[in-house]
Amino acid sequence: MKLLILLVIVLAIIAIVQLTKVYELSRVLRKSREEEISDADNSLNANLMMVWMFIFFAATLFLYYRYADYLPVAASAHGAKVDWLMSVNLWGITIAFFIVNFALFYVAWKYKYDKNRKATYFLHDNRLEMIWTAVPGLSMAFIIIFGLMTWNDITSPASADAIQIEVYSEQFKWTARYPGDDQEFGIANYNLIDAEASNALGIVSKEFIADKLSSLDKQIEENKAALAEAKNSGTSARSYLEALEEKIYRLERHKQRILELDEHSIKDGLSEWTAGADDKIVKEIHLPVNREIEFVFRSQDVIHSAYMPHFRAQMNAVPGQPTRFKMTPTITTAEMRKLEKNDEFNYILLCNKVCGAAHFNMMMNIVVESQEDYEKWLKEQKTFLSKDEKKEGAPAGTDTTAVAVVMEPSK
Ligand SMILES: [Cu+2]
Repeated sequence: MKLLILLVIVLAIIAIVQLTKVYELSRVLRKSREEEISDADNSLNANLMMVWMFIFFAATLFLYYRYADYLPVAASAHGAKVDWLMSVNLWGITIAFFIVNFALFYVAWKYKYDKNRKATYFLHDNRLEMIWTAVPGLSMAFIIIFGLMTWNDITSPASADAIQIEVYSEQFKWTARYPGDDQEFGIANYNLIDAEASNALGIVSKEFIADKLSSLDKQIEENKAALAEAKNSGTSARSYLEALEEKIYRLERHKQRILELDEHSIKDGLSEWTAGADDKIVKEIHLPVNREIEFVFRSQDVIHSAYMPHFRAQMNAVPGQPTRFKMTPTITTAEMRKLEKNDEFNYILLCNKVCGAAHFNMMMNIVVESQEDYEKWLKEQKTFLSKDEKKEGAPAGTDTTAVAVVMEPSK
């Protein structure tokens, strides 16, 4: 099949070359020269220019019409400003686009070749230079200053009574954390990150440090026993013994790092180390409507980008560097469902930075509801390391040293 297509293409090229040759030969017979183009040809080309201009403009307008509403109305207070900024820019670009392209096509049509016309020749014109420097310069300055003002307004610090929510990203999922009744996030440390359910965020608590240490001790003992047995049998390969020694070394180093953490905690009087106990870790974000929210973004592995299209909000999540974004949701999920005439509508948080193989799958639902519903929901969420939860979801012996992540403790 491919061969057939190739054959058709080759034959077509040969045919065109042959036809051109025939045309050129006929020109010799007609005694006309190549650079002599008839007025009819020139007119046809000029008119086709205009026809093409109309097709081009119509296609542009169609695309504007077709894709103008790719997102519903902005569901956040600052979202209206973002949309306004976008509209102003788009209007400016659109007007410039039509003026410039009309001039381009119109001049080509109006000044089609005329052997009686002579071109004007001039070297320099100050007025022209002024105009084509000042007009784009002022337009650019307006766009940049207006954009910067909007950006500064949106990214100014959150007010003190904003609800804080931590959004934690890793390949390939989101986790959210609410600070609990004390309104303070427990600090996190990568040495304490443990398998999924128990401590995915590495929250530091006295209890978890003890747990983690005993789990590490157990692993060290198991590996030491395996090593002793392997040495006694005398038949094990050297590489196997070395692998076991390496593993014990890594486990002991991990333990050492946690012990150092503990020393610091004693020095620091333990206050901030207990803040994590009542934190709530959730798989769906709930927000009360018309309240200011401050998101704190963290990442475990690579740079992700938290994107909430309906709120016109986006912020990178960077490993080792918490980032922030504040916003006030203004339309509840229920209201938006009515507006969109879609009972299944949900606000979403997406990853907007290609972060790996399952990047496309990084999504979390966001529910905007009344203050009462929000409080009710929050009350139902279990606190971090509440006794029963911890016991069921802490698979012992998970080798977390393999999770090589860099993350500073953050408040
Ligand atoms: Cu991602």
